[in-house]
Amino acid sequence: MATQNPFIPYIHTADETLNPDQSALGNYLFMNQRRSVRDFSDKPVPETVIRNLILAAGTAPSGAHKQPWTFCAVSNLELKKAIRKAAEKEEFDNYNGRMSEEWIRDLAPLGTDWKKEFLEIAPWLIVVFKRPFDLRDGQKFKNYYVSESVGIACGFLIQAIHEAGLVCLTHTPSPMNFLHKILDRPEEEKAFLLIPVGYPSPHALVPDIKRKKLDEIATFYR
Ligand code: IYR
Repeated sequence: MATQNPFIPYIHTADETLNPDQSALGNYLFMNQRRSVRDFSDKPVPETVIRNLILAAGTAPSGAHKQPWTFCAVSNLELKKAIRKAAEKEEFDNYNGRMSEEWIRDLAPLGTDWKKEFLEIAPWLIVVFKRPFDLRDGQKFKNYYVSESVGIACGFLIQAIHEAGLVCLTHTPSPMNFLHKILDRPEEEKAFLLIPVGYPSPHALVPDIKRKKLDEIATFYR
């Protein structure tokens, strides 16, 4: 193999004691209990937990291993309030004319509206930024498959949040360039997802939605 970098032996952590049959089924059953939650408790979550969740997200594969992501973890109440205010301003316009009638109809079963109190109540907001390029010493370095990479990292993050017994919401206020301003991010970053993280409120309700069956999402070519 043509490479300038040293290679090291792959450590296969899933040894013979792990049974793929059982693990795959167990993981599916566990992940099938994950729900997007909008009713958060204000119960604090230690920063150490958030740090480890972000470390897990950062293990995602990325184009040319460029790791084109930045995770901003916000627990500061003033910043959370500013984010809520700006998000609600955009969402008010979205729900009052910017979204199509079809879109509003599609959202009706989820019971969403322009009010986003969870942005203040959840103990942490993880704002994920993508980095289409890196800037070092005024020079631009291109990143590859940026949305794919950051999307996968967010998937890892959401799984880690569920594994930790916490809940989250993949929130996409639109447009979300206000996050760039409020968090004073460098010019090369673009807001990608806003993920409130915390414990569910004891009274949290979630919509009674169903997941597609396997034969609706997969085709096997044997
Ligand atoms: N961004 C809006 C609307 C919204 C859009 C989709 I697609 C959703 O799955 C949920 C909501 C909001 O956050 O309310």
